[in-house]
Amino acid sequence: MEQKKPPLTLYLAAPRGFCAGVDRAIKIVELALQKWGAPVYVRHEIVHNKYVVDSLREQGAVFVEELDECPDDRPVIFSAHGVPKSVPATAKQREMVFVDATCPLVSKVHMEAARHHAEGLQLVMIGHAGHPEVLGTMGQLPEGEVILVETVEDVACLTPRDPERLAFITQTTLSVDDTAQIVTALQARFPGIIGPAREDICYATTNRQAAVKAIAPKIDALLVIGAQNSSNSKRLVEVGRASGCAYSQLVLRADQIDWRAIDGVRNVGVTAGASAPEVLIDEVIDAFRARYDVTVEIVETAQENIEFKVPRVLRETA
Ligand code: 0CJ
Ligand code: F3S
Repeated sequence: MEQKKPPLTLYLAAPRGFCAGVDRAIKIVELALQKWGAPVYVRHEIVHNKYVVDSLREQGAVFVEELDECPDDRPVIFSAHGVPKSVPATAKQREMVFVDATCPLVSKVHMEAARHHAEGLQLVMIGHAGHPEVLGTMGQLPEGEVILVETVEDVACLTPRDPERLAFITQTTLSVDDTAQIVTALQARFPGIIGPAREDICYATTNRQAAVKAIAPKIDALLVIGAQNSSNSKRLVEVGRASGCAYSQLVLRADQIDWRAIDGVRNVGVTAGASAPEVLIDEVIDAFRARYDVTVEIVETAQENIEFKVPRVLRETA
């Protein structure tokens, strides 16, 4: 006789998973493949998810890290995270066909940076060193014009050209709470610093973090579906931990779940970073159903209906 499965409630955060920028970026690669055929080159992972990248690779996308790995005569797509100004400039010089899949909310930050620079301000960017979005945004301006700060401690060490002529911008996928502290430190040290109303963290990042905070009191363990190189996904793990969830873990997909670690737990939260497809969430739910008598509860803290158009060159194909 089959053994009775133990009961377990899965609290699904909503919103979770794909945001409008990711949706658009993936669509751009698919439409480019339709329009120009394979191979289509993609500079950097289009979004930080192995499952997404592998399935586009199967359709004929070739992922590279730098433009010099692409031939002149094939189209190239720039990832959702954005690129330094030098990248499209080089592509133009080489007369390549290129499509920029930078999320419009990242492009907005690029424009903000350019506007402040044109007004003679030096910029402070709050972000994570080495992340492609940070490289892309800092690469909008000449060297030395954007100073990176990662922590409150970094603010104390800043030596700007003119402390009275400063503006700040942020990476779009940061922790809302950690960033607020850095902004407060910046404003305390440089009272005249100009910035966006709050920060440049996008709606998707903000909403996913708020949803984790809402489920945190109900759960003993949190699983965040996402990749190790996904900034917004890693922030969700931290938010889970900061909201009192002792076990808060990033998993790429179901086969990475450490079942022993959650043995005995009866209330598990599940969310997904902005680059994780819903099929991976379904896979995780199925894995739980195989072991437990599962009740699924959706905890919805916001509704999202934002959609971004694909670039004009691909609209007819769409
Ligand atoms: O940088 C972005 C515009 C976010 C893209 C979607 O998420 P992901 O995981 O590819 O990138 P992050 O590492 O920036 O979160
Ligand atoms: Fe854009 Fe935010 Fe998604 S910046 S790609 S909407 S995580």
